[in-house]
Amino acid sequence: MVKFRNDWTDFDGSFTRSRASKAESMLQNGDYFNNTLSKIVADGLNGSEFSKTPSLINRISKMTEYYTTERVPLQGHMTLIAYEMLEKSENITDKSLYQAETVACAMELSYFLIMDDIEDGATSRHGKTCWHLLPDVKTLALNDSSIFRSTIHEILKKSFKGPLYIKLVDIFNDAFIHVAIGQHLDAILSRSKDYSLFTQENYDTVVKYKCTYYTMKLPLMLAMILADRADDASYELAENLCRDVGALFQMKNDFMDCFDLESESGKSGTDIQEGKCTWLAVKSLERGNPQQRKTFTTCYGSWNPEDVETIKSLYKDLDLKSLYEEQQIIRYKMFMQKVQELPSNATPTPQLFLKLLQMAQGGQ
Ligand code: DMA
Ligand code: MG
Ligand code: MG
Ligand code: MG
Repeated sequence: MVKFRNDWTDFDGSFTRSRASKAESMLQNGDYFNNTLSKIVADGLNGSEFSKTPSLINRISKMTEYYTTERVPLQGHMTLIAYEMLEKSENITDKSLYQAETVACAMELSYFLIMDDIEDGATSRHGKTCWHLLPDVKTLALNDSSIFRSTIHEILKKSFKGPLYIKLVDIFNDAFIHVAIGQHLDAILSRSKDYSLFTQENYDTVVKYKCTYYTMKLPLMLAMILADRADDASYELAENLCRDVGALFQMKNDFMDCFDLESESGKSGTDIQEGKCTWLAVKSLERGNPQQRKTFTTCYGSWNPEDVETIKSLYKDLDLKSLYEEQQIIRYKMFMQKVQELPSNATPTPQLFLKLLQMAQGGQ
């Protein structure tokens, strides 16, 4: 089965290898939750209100397969690896690992991707037609997305009780709030057509909300909660360190949207057409001379293929690829510097941050 790669470059970063773990061996075997994700969803829904409507159970199972099993479940694996690295050895049991896997699987039910594809006018994801464009879906995608989100809570409710359940639900909800704010800001910026708002500062704010929390902070915080090592100081540390990685992640995502072939990314790029405030758009406005800025404002946010090509040529003329590569390295070094300055007994540990970065870059 094809696995579409995640949005990461191939830095040759050194890292500290964690102890042999279940999650590591899953990765090495290319297992990627395929065997457990569907089971965890089925178990989680067994006996739930949803289960009284068999057609709905079938639909959830189809959605799970459609939106989760054909991508590398990076955040789910981060959760599992982080848990294994944070937890005391004596507490790691089959039960605790299954619980960590349950949380990791819940993470992978990214209901907001269904909505994101509607909002972005996307036509494909993971190399397939977007869910909302399937003949038996269309506007039902809205309810499907809401069902998918509730599925996350049903799964958690089945495996966790008491204060731990409350903490997990709370953190998922916090992540969803961040994504919702990010998606809102993303939409209003693109709809405004006011390019004076396409600043690095505004871009960073959108990225902080729509991407950083979900892509790295959430896996880390879930693992800290599971290992009972979450407190205000560790949250703050996670927030600080994850910011750089989130920025790297979304820059790469923006770059791929414009320059990668759909056959590589598995998605149709629509950022230029939809007038998104991307890293490329911000930098071309910063770097362009008055004539180039005029070209940008005339052609950006248009579905006319000639306008789209004009914007891509502008990005090439401004050599944004070199700038992108330079900035990725700068951000990467900033992150490494912060990690190296951490005390070795910090929570999360420096080794864990390095491991997550290395995973995020596409390694294992
Ligand atoms: C999406 O940003 C962010 C979330 C929260 C889904 P995006 O639209 O650039 O993502 P993608 O390129 O994957 O559609
Ligand atoms: Mg999108
Ligand atoms: Mg989007
Ligand atoms: Mg994108």
